[in-house]
Amino acid sequence: MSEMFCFQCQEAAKGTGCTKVGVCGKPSQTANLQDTLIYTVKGVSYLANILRENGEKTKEADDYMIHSLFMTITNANFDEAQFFDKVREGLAIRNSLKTLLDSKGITFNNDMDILTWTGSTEEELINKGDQSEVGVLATANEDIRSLRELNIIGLKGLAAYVHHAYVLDFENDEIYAFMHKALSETLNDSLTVDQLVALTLETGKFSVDGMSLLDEANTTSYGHPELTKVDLGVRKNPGILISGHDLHDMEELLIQTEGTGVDVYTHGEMLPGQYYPAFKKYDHLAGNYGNAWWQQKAEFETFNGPILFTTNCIVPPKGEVVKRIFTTGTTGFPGCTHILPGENGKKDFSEIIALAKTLNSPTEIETGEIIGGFAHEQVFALADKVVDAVKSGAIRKFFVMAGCDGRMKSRNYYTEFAEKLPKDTIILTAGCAKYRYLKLDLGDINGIPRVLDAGQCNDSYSLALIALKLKEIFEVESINELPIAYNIAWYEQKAVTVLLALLYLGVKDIHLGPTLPAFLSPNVINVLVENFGISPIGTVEDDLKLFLG
Ligand code: SF4
Ligand code: SF3
Repeated sequence: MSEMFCFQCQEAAKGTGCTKVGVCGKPSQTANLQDTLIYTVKGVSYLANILRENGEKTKEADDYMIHSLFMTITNANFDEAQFFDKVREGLAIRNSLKTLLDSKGITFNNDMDILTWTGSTEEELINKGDQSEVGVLATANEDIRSLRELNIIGLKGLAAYVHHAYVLDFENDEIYAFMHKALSETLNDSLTVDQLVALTLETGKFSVDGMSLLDEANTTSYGHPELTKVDLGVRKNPGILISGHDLHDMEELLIQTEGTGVDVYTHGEMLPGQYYPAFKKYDHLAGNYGNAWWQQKAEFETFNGPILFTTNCIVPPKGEVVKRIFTTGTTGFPGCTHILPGENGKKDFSEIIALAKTLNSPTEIETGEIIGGFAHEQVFALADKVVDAVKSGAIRKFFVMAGCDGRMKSRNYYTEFAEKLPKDTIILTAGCAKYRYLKLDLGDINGIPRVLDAGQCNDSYSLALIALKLKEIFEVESINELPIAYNIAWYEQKAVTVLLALLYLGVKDIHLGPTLPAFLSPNVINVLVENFGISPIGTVEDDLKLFLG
């Protein structure tokens, strides 16, 4: 079996790709299994796309595609057993789709390996992910590979967004149709670089639609996020820490823990859950514990209680804490209990609650509070104040600093950048990137906090809506004429989806860091530079000069 190859995240080894083991901790054979799964999804989507071209569809293929793509996001799932099951499930769906097409007299090229390969033993399924067979490197041309993977990575993030909407009963069939088509196109050897660039922009368009759908799902279900002060200290009760991005899981956990004497704390990307009116009514939602995902090892130790992962980012745990970690949804880790929905569709978290009662309450690691909840409606409510401050010159410029956080030292850039920004500037943030500066005391401008947190990376759509609103208010032709600069930090695939969405919306001159994606070939980077003005970050001093003139 060949070595793995994965270059989907910002921490790809040596800036080119992980080949022995993931920097994220993903073992080589899990990486190959994920490649096998992506290949299986492509086969299902290829047939689902043909079926749709003939006016029919199956829910099974849609659900399978969304769940499988989401499982392969960085730090979501390390559980080989789940990947074996998912590949086998996909092969069965593929075969039933073939039978369905045959029964309808719809012809297709049944000789393709993607439609004929079989495998069921663990060894066969791992070996199928060999780089010379179906892995990323199986596409020899560097530029075609780069664009295919850029699309697949964007689709993974989009799958995450629509999965979150789906669990809240919000769906958009046009997005599913596009995703099947786009996955099929990554198999099409006749597509040129230009055609693949066009497909990338289409992925951007559907990324906007996916984020809009999720925004509608979240705000319809839980209300519009509002200005909120979140406690950073701890209480005396035992606690459960909930991490990830799934608000539906958060709701179920809050309902089931009510009146049990167990408090709930958010970690990492679940912090913005506290900004929703629907969750504020729970007195036992005690606060936020800790920081961004990569600090979880130390923070889970001092938390003392159980931890529930609803999505990425999991740092592979070791030792005692494994027994305190529970996974659900698309996440998984060997040795951690995985909670599936019951027949009624509900998840039973009683095992986590019972465990919490036997464990110590959290050890305090910080005190104080942070302010957030500046999603679009809350910012629109402040619009008059904001517009006055811009007109009077009190606000010189906005900096969109959304995205991800990560372990690399080079990310100190973002803390330093935030600290050195002049006092007449405002940071608009979303995603776990915020932990690099949310706790700094950067003050306010006429009562408007200098860091406005819209929420999770999933809520980056709010930042686009805010820009569009300002465009309308200031009556400019293009959002690029507004005093807004984009200094985005990325790590995993959802940030790529956000980036493609911004490009589709016409945002130019985005700075992307701390490094440019390993999956972009030099020629593809050139296309992005020439058409969109994308550039890597420089030093804090140089970038401040560049942005502020
Ligand atoms: Fe490496 Fe990132 Fe892939 Fe993990 S997800 S194997 S760190 S490129
Ligand atoms: Fe963070 Fe993983 Fe991307 Fe949701 S939790 S932003 S990295």
